[in-house]
Amino acid sequence: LTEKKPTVVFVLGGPGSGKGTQCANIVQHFGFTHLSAGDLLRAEIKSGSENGTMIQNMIKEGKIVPSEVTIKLLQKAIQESGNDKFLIDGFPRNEENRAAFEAVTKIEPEFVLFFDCSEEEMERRLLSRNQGREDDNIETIRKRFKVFLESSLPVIEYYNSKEKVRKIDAGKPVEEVFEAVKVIFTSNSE
Ligand code: UP5
Ligand code: MG
Repeated sequence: LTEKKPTVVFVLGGPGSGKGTQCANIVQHFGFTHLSAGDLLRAEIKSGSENGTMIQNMIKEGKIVPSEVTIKLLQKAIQESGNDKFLIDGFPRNEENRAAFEAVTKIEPEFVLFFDCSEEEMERRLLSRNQGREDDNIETIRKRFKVFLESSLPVIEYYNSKEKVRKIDAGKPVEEVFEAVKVIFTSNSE
């Protein structure tokens, strides 16, 4: 059976860089389905699944949940969506995530959107978000920054070496960031 592989764009960037905000805009303009790995994991906690407590503890510590758990949730969401174009937001977060996703799904991203933002600005955004996220406290935020630098930036470097990274200055206001995002999606989608 030869089923056409879905189109995937990885949306990466530090905690609070604006991945979720911009993905919502991209969905409206370009017909992608938005899959936030973090949102899928938080839904898994809420559903009372057997992995819920483990996931909750890892998110509280800013640690990266085992690949198999996250990949299973992503695969299920892809299958259930009925779409063939996906923004995968906040994944892959380390080299192991990346390699496992590629091995299991055989999907390579079309490109990688990288929201580049200073820690100072990201911290300000996260501390004023007020959506009750258990990881939006200064202790966990510091841990998330550390994991991003040590584990997630190397993934972006990997894709940069393959010329797949589209870097965006994410420190600007939402509308300005989206203008830059639009240029990238317009020139990559034909
Ligand atoms: N905001 C957005 N853009 C702005 C702008 N341009 N100017 C001013 N304000 C802006 O934005 C954050 C806040 O900033 C919002 O209040 C927004 O209005 C404002 P948002 O769009 O939510 O940023 P985002 O990058 O999505 O931030 P988020 O906190 O979701 O990023 P994280 O990468 O930290 O969180 P995620 O949900 O992806 O992961 C959480 C945890 O889950 C991880 O730490 C990890 O423990 C776990 N996880 C895994 O283990 N594996 C995975 O694959 C994924 C997650
Ligand atoms: Mg998010």
